[in-house]
Amino acid sequence: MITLYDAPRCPYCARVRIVLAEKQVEFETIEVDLDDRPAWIYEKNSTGRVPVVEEDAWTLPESAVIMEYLEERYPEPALLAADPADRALARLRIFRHDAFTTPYYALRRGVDGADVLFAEQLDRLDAALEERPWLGGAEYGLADIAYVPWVLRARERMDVALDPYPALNEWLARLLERPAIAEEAHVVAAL
Ligand SMILES: N[C@@H](CCC(=O)N[C@@H](CS)C(=O)NCC(=O)O)C(=O)O
Repeated sequence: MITLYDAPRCPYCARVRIVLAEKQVEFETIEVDLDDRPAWIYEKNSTGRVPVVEEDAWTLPESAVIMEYLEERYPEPALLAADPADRALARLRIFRHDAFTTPYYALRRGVDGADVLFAEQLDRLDAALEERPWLGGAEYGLADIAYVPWVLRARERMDVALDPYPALNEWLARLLERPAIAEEAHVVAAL
């Protein structure tokens, strides 16, 4: 049985929750208080951060790595496309995710000008989704899961309106039809 060291408010943990839900993998959760992190979390992850997954005393941190691990460990349903170019696109988007989160966290801290920089990032996603239906190209998968936790939190908790980004808005509506994403929306609503 997989154990997920988790925090409901953490969007990186949300990535892992969503992948586990999509693959219908049974797991147990140990909630870590991010405001008062237990010392033992450093034994699971030297950075002290969540998420961490654990299986038979083997531990793995870093949400992007965990997502790929779960994809290999539980291949069905596939969350990376069969097409190598789309697989590469998904990985590229995940690799460049910091460009999206840097202005997101700046906005959350109230840094001057962060709203403009975050809007630029939303524009980029919107433009990508105008061309292809999903962030990984033709199919839903890990790239969408990698971004949606922040988009949900921006909309629900930071009052970022998505109306100016029609393709992004429509993408989110399609995602929310999936039980795994709808469940995460409930987690965000309860924060
Ligand atoms: N690169 C890590 C980032 C994880 C991360 O930043 N987690 C946050 C919660 S959202 C955390 O544990 N923060 C505690 C801290 O930085 O002290 C990943 O992708 O898993």
